Amino acid sequence: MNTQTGTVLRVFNTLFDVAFPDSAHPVVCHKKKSVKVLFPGDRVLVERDEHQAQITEIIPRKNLIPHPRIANVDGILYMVAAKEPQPDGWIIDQFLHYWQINGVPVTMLVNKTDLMDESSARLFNHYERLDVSILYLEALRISEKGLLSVLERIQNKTVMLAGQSGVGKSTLLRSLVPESDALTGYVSKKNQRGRQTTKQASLHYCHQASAQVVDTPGFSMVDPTVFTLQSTQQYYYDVLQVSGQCRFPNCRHIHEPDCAVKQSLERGEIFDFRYQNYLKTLRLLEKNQKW
Ligand SMILES: Nc1nc2c(ncn2[C@@H]2O[C@H](COP(=O)(O)OP(=O)(O)OP(=O)(O)O)[C@@H](O)[C@H]2O)c(=O)[nH]1
Ligand SMILES: [Mg+2]
Ligand SMILES: [Zn+2]
Repeated sequence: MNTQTGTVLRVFNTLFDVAFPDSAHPVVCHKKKSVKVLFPGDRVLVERDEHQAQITEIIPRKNLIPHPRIANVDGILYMVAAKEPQPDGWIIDQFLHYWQINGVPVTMLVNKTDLMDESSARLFNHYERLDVSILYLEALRISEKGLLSVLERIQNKTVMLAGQSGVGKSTLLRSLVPESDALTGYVSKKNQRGRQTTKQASLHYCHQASAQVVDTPGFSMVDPTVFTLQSTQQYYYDVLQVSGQCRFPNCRHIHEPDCAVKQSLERGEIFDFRYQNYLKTLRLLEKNQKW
């Protein structure tokens, strides 16, 4: 019996696919009763012989992303589509706000550039001006340059591919990890929603970048109960830039007189959709009694 360190790729109820540096294929492992719940990305100690492999210990985690639960994540590739599904500033803001709270750096991957129209281009341009890091690509017919820009970004990291269903996460994964068996689906023309082709988070090793990539099932909602007044003020920094100049120190920038934020908005110095999303977030906080 020898002990080795491995990484959990996939979880199947009581069984775990674990990758080891010395084997080309993952090994199916059990776990000791004393070992708590495991997630993809977990680094584990495994006792192995020719008959069985048993996880005996979890190596302390660097972090645990709450939804979907992935351990030891260095960065998030947040994929959105130029169309099908239509990009939505409110959904984008909720995702970026959510991950800002988790403190994990995000790169926005704008996929399906072949379907880009003016209104989508304008929306992404707004995020560029807010200093969100963005890469544009066409995952379905990816160019060498497009692939290289993603590989460069994920070099030596564990990254999670996340975003709404149907944006093209698994399609990109197949270029990053050609031997992966990721299923890809279609987006219904009628409601522009994907069908959630990927059902479970799974980790894949990308040899070209010595990176680990987690493909996740699409989701379009984050848990809004994690938002706080402080996180909202940090995330909507562009809206609140001039808030120090409002007449009232506790101004909420809604209907108060001499509000510098509203004046700035009227002069067109703040994006209207960002101001609206800030207000919507305040309403969420109110509903969740966080404010
Ligand atoms: N036009 C166009 N279609 C694309 C592109 N990339 C992916 N698609 C299509 O988008 C559809 C959904 O792709 P998937 O890769 O399954 O999407 P996903 O994000 O993994 O979806 P879930 O697993 O449901 O979360 C498929 O029909 C792809 O062929 C692209 O660059 N351009
Ligand atoms: Mg998928
Ligand atoms: Zn104000």
